[in-house]
Amino acid sequence: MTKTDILMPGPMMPSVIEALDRDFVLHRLWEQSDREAFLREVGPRIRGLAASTVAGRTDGTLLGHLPNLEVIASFGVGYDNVDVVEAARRGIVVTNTPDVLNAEVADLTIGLLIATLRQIPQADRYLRAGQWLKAPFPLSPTLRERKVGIIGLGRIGKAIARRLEGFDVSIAYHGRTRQEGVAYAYHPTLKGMAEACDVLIAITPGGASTKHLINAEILKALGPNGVLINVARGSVVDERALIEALRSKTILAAGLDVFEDEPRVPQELIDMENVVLLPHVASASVHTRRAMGQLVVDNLISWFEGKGPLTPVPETPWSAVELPAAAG
Ligand code: A2R
Repeated sequence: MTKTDILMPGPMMPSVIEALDRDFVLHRLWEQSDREAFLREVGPRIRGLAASTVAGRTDGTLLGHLPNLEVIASFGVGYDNVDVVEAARRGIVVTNTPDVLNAEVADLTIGLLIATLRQIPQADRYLRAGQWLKAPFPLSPTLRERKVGIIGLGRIGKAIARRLEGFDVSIAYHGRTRQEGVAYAYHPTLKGMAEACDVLIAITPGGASTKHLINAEILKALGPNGVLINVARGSVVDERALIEALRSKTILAAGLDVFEDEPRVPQELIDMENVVLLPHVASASVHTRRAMGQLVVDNLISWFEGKGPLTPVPETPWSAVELPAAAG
């Protein structure tokens, strides 16, 4: 039996490449010197695509070269690297890798929150610089008696909230809809939650609907004792407004795992002492990245065995195809 052709635009983990090499004919776009010529030749044969943020956006330009593409398996729970509207218009199913990273991202979020408040990286730098020999490290802010507002109480947001319960802090959330059966305080407006809380944790999807959700007005509402933790997407925060708020002490501090133009981080943030900066590592453990990679592979295998996608994104045509059957 002939194997199905799969395109990988940018390099993914060796375990994913090995698994796809076993079951499919895997085409490595990033290794091609003449990308256009390669796509012209191989493009019409491609039926599946394994996407990651490394190679940039999977958009109409790339899809235009792939007239027989059926499925895009994207690495990561966020899929703002894929133009899902354009994919849906072309009848292409898109899958992501939800759930398998919830605990890892939630753990890192708690770590980043405490690191930011208790200034753990700053204290480490202080010791290494020999400063402790001269004087004790200055007293830090605290998590004690804080009110934490979670922006996006989804799968990961709930895992963060469950962990926070162990820290004796008050927990609130904001999203577009109030959730049934959730005991945390709901704030229909983000500004209202920012005014009521002194920690904001962003864990929404990226993309147009959440772009600059956290802007100068929200940061002002959060106030001078306020701390922002962003483990969502860089686009969710107006980075210029955040830099200004940190510089002018409009807010106290920030812990950031994501940035607007990764991997470039504004020098102003790098030079600041009241921020903890991470290179987008929330899900980046060997264990969890392996599970995410396996889900990319499993989605492609399931699709080409005729069993449908395992984890289609909500915008994908698959749900629409399923609806009439479900109704019947
Ligand atoms: O708005 P709702 O009620 O649908 O709640 C969702 C919330 N959300 C928003 N909140 C405020 N304004 C918006 N424009 C907005 N859009 C979505 O984000 C929901 O509570 C949450 C997303 O939850 P899940 O879909 O379960 O995503 P998961 O697996 O927790 O991952 C969240 C994101 C990824 O998309 C990556 O960007 C990042 O975490 O790693």
